[in-house]
Amino acid sequence: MRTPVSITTPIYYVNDRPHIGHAYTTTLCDVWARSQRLDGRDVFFLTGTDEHGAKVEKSARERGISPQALADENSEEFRKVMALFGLSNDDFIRTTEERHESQVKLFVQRLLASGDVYLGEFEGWYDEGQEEYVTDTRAKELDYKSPISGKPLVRAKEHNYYFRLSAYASKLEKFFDAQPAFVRPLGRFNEVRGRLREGLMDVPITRTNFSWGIGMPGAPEHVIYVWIDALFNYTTALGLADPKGTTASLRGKYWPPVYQVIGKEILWFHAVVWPAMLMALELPMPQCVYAHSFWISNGQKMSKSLGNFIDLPTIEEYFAKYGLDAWRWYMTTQGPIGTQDADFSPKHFHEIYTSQLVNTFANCASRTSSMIEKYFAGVMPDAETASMPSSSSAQAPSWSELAGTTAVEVQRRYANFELAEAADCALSLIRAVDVLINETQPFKLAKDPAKLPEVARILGACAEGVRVAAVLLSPIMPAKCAEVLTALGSPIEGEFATGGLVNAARWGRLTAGTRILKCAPFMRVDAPTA
Ligand code: ME8
Repeated sequence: MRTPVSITTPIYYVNDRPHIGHAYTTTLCDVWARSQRLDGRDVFFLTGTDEHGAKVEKSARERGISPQALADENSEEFRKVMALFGLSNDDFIRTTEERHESQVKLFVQRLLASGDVYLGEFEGWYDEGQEEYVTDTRAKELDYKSPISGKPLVRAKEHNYYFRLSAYASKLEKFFDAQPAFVRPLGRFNEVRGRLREGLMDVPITRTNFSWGIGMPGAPEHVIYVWIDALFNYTTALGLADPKGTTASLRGKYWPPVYQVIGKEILWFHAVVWPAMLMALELPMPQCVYAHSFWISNGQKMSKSLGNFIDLPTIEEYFAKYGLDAWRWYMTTQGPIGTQDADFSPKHFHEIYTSQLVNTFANCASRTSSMIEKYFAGVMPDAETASMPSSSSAQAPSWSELAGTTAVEVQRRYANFELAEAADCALSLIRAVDVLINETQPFKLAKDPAKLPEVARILGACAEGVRVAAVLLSPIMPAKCAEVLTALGSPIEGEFATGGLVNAARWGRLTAGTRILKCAPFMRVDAPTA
């Protein structure tokens, strides 16, 4: 029995409207979750909304509504977005839900009892926008300005409850040295590892300057700091504060997550504070915190003040013009998954759409299905003795070997969160089919009736190649691949759906005699004017 797996996104602030950044992280997680489900695994994919804190309280006051009303409204907006993007999350957690609040209190009580949380006084440099203290060294490095908002850091003093992060410094260093893939990409790992050497300060986990949050057990005038409250979502969704409860009995198996996917700006909380809290609670560590970089717009950081966020209405224009799966393809293959930010450009989107989806994927599916329609009345010819391009050397793999190694490689890339590489590897099968068509020219051979058996072998191989590629690409483009697979008489269902990715992609599953319909999954569209 293979172990269950899980993946998480950050939970998004309800004081902001959904935009490309939220859609991006959640789509990456969705692709991974779908790939693992297709591979026959038991998957739990978690996302949700972060609803407490001074910022929500302030936004609600400005609008003259209660923080809960604001949270309800905007959380619903995020939930709708998940549906719009075809995201397959298994749960959507809200930090204002009772199931979350009650468990956060239990976790904090446990930390109080173990001495990992204590009441103390603190004075230090505070980033008001981020609601975060920074060390004296870091404050100096930052020239006493917030790295996010650019506003001056302020000197603040508080009586608060603290988490004894300093006590975990050497444990964390040892953990990082033993687990060099704990933070990915490697550049981000090195960043955190470097900062750990500077030492760790205890972190305040409560505030007294606002009230919209979870009250500290036994001291309700203290409100649990929004970040601490939020991090717990990953465990409260699984019911882990109550190990004997129903939720934990059903979902406890999903802890720890394989990937906690986040943006680079919240790496410290996820790679240092959170692991230390898990150590204090004696819970197993996530396997990997994956911190991607940012989408930027025309070379500039997207920000509320610049108003250049690719927001939901803009994204909907892309859906209308190119379709949801083209959007998912662009997110997955061209996004800032490494340490570099990625510029979102309408022109680049259009180029990728045209070259990879229209001219490669759709053209190959369309040429193949039309020729089968034309020369074999839409019935799958025999692919058993399928031909390789004439230029292939004697050592070249057969189609079945090529499809087999491609499927194994694609599966490995998906599992390893190398999603763009998985996409490219799957698309390489389409490129191989194109080479076969271009070199053998079945449309010319078909003019000679004596050559029809050879045309049958060629087109049999083409159809099977397209089918295997569509199976492998379906986590990224679920609807379009389903369309192609249905046209090829091979939808992913029944045994195809349960036997694992490599099994579903096995060469020769598309049997002779299957009815093949013409399909053209992506159509050419006009280039953007700007
Ligand atoms: O930070 N490019 O929530 P948030 C790519 N509630 N991804 C981006 C992005 C961009 N330009 N902008 C945002 C919070 N993101 C906290 C998290 S978790 C316990 C609490 C994505 O609404 C990216 O994943 O500000 C980033 O980490 C997240 O949205 C921040 O969302």
